[in-house]
Amino acid sequence: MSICYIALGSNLEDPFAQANRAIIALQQSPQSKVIDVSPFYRSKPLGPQDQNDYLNAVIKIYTDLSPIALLDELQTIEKSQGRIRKENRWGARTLDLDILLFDNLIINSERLTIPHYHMKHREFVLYPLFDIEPQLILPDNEKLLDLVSKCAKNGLTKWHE
Ligand code: ROI
Repeated sequence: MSICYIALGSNLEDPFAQANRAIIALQQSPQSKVIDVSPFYRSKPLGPQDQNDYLNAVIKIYTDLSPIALLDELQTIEKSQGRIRKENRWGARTLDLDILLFDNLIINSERLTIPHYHMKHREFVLYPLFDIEPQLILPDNEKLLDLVSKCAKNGLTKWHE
């Protein structure tokens, strides 16, 4: 059994509904168990500004899947919710599910970078992660508290629906 943290992001087609649907899909996964879900946040888009604000959250799961098998499962959920993976790397999306941390593993493969690249500088990842795991220490021994303390909120607020 591994502990994993997943970042959720959505800024298209009713983000609140997208987020809830994705959490239900994860809860129905036979090899994983949802342990905690952070509050939902509203964040300013990183990247082009001519897109909607994002709903962001972090989900903690226990899983018996390998990192790659979990990635496959997350991408299946993304696809089932209308995600089209194309070259719009910085553009709007219906649903993004990214593995942030997987136990204390460090993985740099073609498909997976864990810890998730840039997570240390993204307010919409650090603050919700801190809500559910304030004592967390990253695989490189950095304290989440220190990262949050250094990270501007950049207009991050709670999502009101
Ligand atoms: N910006 C915000 N605020 N939240 C995201 O989840 C997010 N995801 C992305 C890009 C397009 C980089 N910008 C984002 O993939």
